[in-house]
Amino acid sequence: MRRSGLVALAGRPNVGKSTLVNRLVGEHVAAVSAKPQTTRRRAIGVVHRPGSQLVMVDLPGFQKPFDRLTERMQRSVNETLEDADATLLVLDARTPIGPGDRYIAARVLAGGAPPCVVALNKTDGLAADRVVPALAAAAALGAPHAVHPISARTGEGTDALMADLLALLPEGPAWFPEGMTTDQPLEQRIGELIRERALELTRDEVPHAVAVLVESIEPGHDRTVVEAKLICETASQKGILIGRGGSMVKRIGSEARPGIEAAVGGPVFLDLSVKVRPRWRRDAAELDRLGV
Ligand SMILES: Nc1nc2c(ncn2[C@@H]2O[C@H](COP(=O)(O)OP(=O)(O)OP(=O)(O)O)[C@@H](O)[C@H]2O)c(=O)[nH]1
Ligand SMILES: [Mg+2]
Repeated sequence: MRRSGLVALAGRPNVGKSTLVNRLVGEHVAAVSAKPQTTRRRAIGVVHRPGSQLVMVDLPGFQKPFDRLTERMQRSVNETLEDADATLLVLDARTPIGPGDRYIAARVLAGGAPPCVVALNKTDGLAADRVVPALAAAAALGAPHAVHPISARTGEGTDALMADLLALLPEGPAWFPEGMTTDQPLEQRIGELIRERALELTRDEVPHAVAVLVESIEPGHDRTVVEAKLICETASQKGILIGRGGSMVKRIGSEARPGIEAAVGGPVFLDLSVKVRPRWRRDAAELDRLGV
């Protein structure tokens, strides 16, 4: 019997949703960083297993919208939750369950909602006397189909989680061809790889003010030339992103390049520059341009 279906990820920002998608897909398809609000738009990660195909929809963390950007992020979450065959609620075992988790749980565990599996993430290195009460608290959030202690970082517990999710999928044909792991066009994957490095290497307000625009991808005879811009909102952010003598933008580029070369399938020359677009997060036309 063939099974296929859509599993939507829900959870507070920073609990490890995108890390889990990458782990289950077995490839880097979603940006991950230590900063909350890393994921800005819905992206698909396809998990191929013998006889079944699980389409994971990585979503921005659930939050109260506070500007146009977060409003759009939240809208994509709501739309996806309505279409899913199952939801995967991700919790962080290292922080107590809070109002944010309860708010999301009320939504995904409501009567009539698709079945919900809970993943209690980041259990790596945690003593059992911290994991056990966290599991009980997770189960008490509602009536989830199952609760799994896992580590998206090490992969511990993810096979059992996967088996549970696959069993919830309806019978049906594969949606994506074998070998296809994401629906994101190459520009978007490259943009996310660059943004991920920029988020990890900067702090304070800079990570939230950064967007990436991939302007061109030109295949050459010995390497592909990628032209991209780091977009920020103020001149001082621009200074930080460029760094002393261009050191920061150079570092972002060189750390992003291996991932870009893997996505492109060959050597890449990355032409990366920094540009100011004041208030892009509040500007609908700018968000359209950036594909958010
Ligand atoms: N120790 C540990 N850290 C993890 C684990 N999973 C994720 N992390 C870390 O948690 C941070 C957030 O991970 P993300 O995958 O970006 O989290 P997210 O839920 O997608 O966050 P948003 O996109 O902002 O909503 C990163 O620094 C990850 O390396 C885990 O199993 N164990
Ligand atoms: Mg994410």
